[in-house]
This record gives sequence, C-alpha cells and structure tokens, in this order.
Amino acid sequence: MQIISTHKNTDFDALASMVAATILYPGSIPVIPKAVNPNVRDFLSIHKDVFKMYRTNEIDFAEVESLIVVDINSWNRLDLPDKLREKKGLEIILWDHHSDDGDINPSWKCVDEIGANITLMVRMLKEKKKVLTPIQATLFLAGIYEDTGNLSFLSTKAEDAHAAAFLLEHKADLNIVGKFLRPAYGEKQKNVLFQMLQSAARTRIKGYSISFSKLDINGHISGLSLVVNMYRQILNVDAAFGIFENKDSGKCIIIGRSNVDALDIGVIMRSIGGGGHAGAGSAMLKSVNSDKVEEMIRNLIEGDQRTSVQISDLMSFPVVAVSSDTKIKDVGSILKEKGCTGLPVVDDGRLVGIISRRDFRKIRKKSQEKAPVKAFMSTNVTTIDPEKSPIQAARLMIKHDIGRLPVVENGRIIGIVTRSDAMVYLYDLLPE
Ligand SMILES: [Mn+2]
Repeated sequence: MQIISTHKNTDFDALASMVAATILYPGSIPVIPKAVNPNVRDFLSIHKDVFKMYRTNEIDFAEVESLIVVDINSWNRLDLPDKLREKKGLEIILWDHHSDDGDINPSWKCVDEIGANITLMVRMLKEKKKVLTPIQATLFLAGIYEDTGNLSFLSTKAEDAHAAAFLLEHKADLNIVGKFLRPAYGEKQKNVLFQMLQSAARTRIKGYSISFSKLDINGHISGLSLVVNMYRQILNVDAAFGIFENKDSGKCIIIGRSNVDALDIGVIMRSIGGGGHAGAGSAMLKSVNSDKVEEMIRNLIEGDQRTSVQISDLMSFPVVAVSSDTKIKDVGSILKEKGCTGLPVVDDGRLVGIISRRDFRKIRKKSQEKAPVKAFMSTNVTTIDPEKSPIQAARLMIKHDIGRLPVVENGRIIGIVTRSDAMVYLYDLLPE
C-alpha cells in the first residue's frame, strides 16, 4: 500500500499537495493529520465527497510499503505512528519547498526553494499532461496564494506565478479561493492582536525598523502567524517578531515576518532552531524567557552577514572633489569628463558644499561662468557616517531627494556613496 501524508496543522498548500500526489501516484491513499487549519477544515467539510481523506485509524500501517511526504521534511511534524518510521525497507518519496535540512531520508525527492509546494507538483502534472478538474485547480491555487500571500511574499518565484496562471487557465475559481482564504480571525486571535497593539513599540536596528511584541499566552492559540502578519502590516515596520511565552509549559513560540529582502527571517529562525523563508518563519524554544529571545534576535540582526554591510564597503574613494574657488566653468568640464552628476566641494579636506548639475541652472549670464563654485553650490549638505547601512543611505537620499551622499568621518570626507551604489547593493545587481 502507498500512502500520502503531510504536516500537522495542514494548510491549503499541504492539502493541495496531497491531492496532487493522488493524481501523480494513482492508487495512493491520502492520510490527513488530525489537526488541520480551520479554513482547511471548512473547505474539507464542504468538499468531503470530492476529496476523500483518510484518518490514521483507518490505515493498517503494517501494509504500508511506500510513503509520500508532501510540504514538510520532518518526522515530528507528521501525524504518523513511530513504527512506520522504523519500518525496514519503507520507500519514501519527498516533495518539499522548505530549505532547512529535515530528518526524513527519502528514496526519491523533489525539493526546491519555491513559494509553494504545490508549484513543484504542478510542474510534474504539466509534464505528465495530467488533466485537472476546476475544483482541483481551485484547491491548488488556494495553496499557492496562501503560501505566497497572493504571490507577494519574498519567497515567491516566477514559477509560482506561472503555476497560478496555469491553474486559472484550468478554471480555478477565484470566488471560492477568496472565500476560503479569508483569514479566520476568531475571538482569541483578535484578543492577541489587540494586546500586541496596546504594547506596540518600534526600535531601530541596523537601520531597520523592527517591532518586538512579547506576550504571555495560555493554552494553544491557532493562527498566531496571521496575527503577527497583521501586526507587522499595521505598524508598517520592516520586520515584526511575536514572542509568545507559555509559562505553564515553559515553551516560547517565536513568529517573525519581514518585508525587506536583506532581513531574512528564515536565517534568523534557523539560527535559533526553527525554520522558514526570507519573509516568514517561526521557532519554538523551551526553557527560555521572552526577554532572552528578544536579545538573541537583536544580536542576530546586528551580526547578520548581509545586514552588516556598511557604507564604507560600498562607497567610492578617493573622491573627485573641487575646492570652493574653482571656476564654475571648470567644474562643468570635470563633471562632463568624469560622467558624474555632482561633486563635493572640499577645502583642506573639509567638506564645505556640494555642486550638482541642477545648480548649473542658477547660471543666468555668460559672465557668471568665471565665478567660483561657492557662489552656486549648496552648503546645506546631507552626509552619512561610514558605519551606517545601505538602507539608511537609501532612506536619506529619498528623504532629501538627492543622488549622492558624502561619507564623512571626523569632519573629513573619506568617500562618496551614490544612489546607484545603494541600488546595486539593495537589488543584488552585481555578483558578490
Ligand atoms: Mn507549504
């Protein structure tokens, strides 16, 4: 017998992947965990006849020769008996889109970091030219939308969007998708969100706006990740962390959400024993208190390789500069020759102003061309410290609508960082 299973707290991606596996592996039996997400439970109760799911107590595990695991790579998160794990000669087929190394040892696998696991399976369904019903296409699209936040999470890949297009072509019903994907904020979730907002505080680490919310909880509360997601959106911070401590069980659940690429939640969560993607992740820790957890995350963000890039790593130097008595005509030729749009004005190593192409509009008469640059330069210059981050540089440039920032240390100009330097870094335009 061949069975299919997935992680506890089954979401739409996991359910969709199980159904896709029944198509790819004819005759296989989908075995669903006892605990499924509330919206998946609602969906299944209406579609009971269409998607027949089996419970563990309906399966004779002695008969199982082959196990297909979808959307997870961890024995602990499966709802299957231990004796199956220990079974000799068990064939295991693994489909997963999480990057962390799991403890399932498959005989065959398809593992790829991508927005949704169902995208990987759609790839194979397309290859094998399998025919999908509109109801299957609808469920699969719900899986993609849920796991990628409607294709907006940073983990989303082009292939997820292609798969979504393919499913729409196969008559996926957006009405039904929207109906079931609407986040289920129950009374408990609303209370948690309300408490988080009441004590909301923002802090700055490495130029990122970040919020930590620490809350004591009693018993199990489902959907905490939805709550943290909403919390981040309302606060409009780059990243938000919900640290939920259950004093009775001594467990601490940490959920993180990030909206900036360089702040990778998956990396942070893996460092503290959890997992996730760039935009979303979680961890569960035992016998730590929430203050300790916050301190750990702060240290990780401060020490993070990618976020620790400083302006001094990006800036150009030596700086082409002119002195304040240089004739404006000569400044014009230097700009043309160097192909740049502005220059710092420096006297004896001290920054006294900045001249940009825009300032040349102030020249009205030909005779003015012989005047010194100090007559036209801006003296109100925004500068940046060398140890600041590229994000901070980008923010300053946007705020003041300027294209370059002199990098100043102890009053002396040591380099210059331009809009394109910041863009190259932020968008990874150059290979490392
Ligand atoms: Mn998934």
